[in-house]
Amino acid sequence: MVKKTLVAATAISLSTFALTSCGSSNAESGSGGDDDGTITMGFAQVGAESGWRTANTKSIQETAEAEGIDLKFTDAQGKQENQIQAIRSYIQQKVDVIAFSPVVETGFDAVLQEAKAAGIPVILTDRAVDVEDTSLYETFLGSDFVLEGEKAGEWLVENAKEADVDGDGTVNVVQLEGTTGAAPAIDRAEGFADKIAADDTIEVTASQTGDFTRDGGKQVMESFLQSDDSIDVVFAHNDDMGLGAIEAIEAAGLEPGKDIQIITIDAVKDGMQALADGKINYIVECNPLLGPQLMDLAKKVLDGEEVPERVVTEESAFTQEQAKEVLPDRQY
Ligand code: GZL
Ligand code: ZN
Repeated sequence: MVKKTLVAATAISLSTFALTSCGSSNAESGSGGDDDGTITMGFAQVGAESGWRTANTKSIQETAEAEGIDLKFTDAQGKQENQIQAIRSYIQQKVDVIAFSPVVETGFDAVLQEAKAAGIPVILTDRAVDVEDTSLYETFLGSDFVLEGEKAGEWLVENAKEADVDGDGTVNVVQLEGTTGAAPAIDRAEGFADKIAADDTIEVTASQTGDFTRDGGKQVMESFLQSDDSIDVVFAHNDDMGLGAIEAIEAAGLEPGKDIQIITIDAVKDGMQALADGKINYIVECNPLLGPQLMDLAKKVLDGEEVPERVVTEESAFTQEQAKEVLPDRQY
């Protein structure tokens, strides 16, 4: 084990070191890859809470398959303790590299220290961790969630007049937050709030987590509708909660997209369909197809190549008209 770990560590420090030596034939190393230098990656996924997550998982699994990477994959069902347990098991299995999307920002320092002590590099994908010591991971590949919230807020400021659906002079916004403590939930709320501050007629009057799920979005929207009959806009941190809100709005006899405007983030197929159908008014894209960049970064890290500490994914945003145009070509 020490030999393999030492070899792996040496490989990372000597950029020209051949990958094959990472796949030492040391029988005990188990899944350290076989002699042809196959990379073994341990991936600890958040869960399967949304259409975005499903597309993200598919991209990672399909790319690993295509690139001949031996992928060990776990679904934490949204529980941090399951993610930590999965990472510990990858350390024990002596995988070559660990990657994960932290379900929440805090509480991973200890297990990341253990991976570092074991000489196993860690790559963050999708969501960030809030750690002092950024040497605990090699790179963070994912979206700029603050920018996503800002794009949503900017659109609302630009369209505030139409968004004041009940014409009472204020744009009354209710917010469906993502998972409490998750980087996308924290950052999207921050970016949105920063931008709507430019127009003091826009006000977030209620905000609650729907945990990034359809059912969560539907239940919270039902409670918002029961307690407030002057809602103009829903800002949902992902499409799935927005789709749940649509169900609640229609059940209340109102027309989503017209009686209450809806802004969401992700741009998965079901969200884009609702946008094209006029039930959602604007969607900010959050690209889940991180598989190719992740596997490329893993190879670079194991080859001892320099990788940037932060790799931001390219993303767009869509109006109803744009959704109609791009829907046929959407990959997820
Ligand atoms: C964002 C990702 C979020 C999506 C949700 O990168 O972490 O988690 O926006 C998903 O759909 O559940
Ligand atoms: Zn109003």
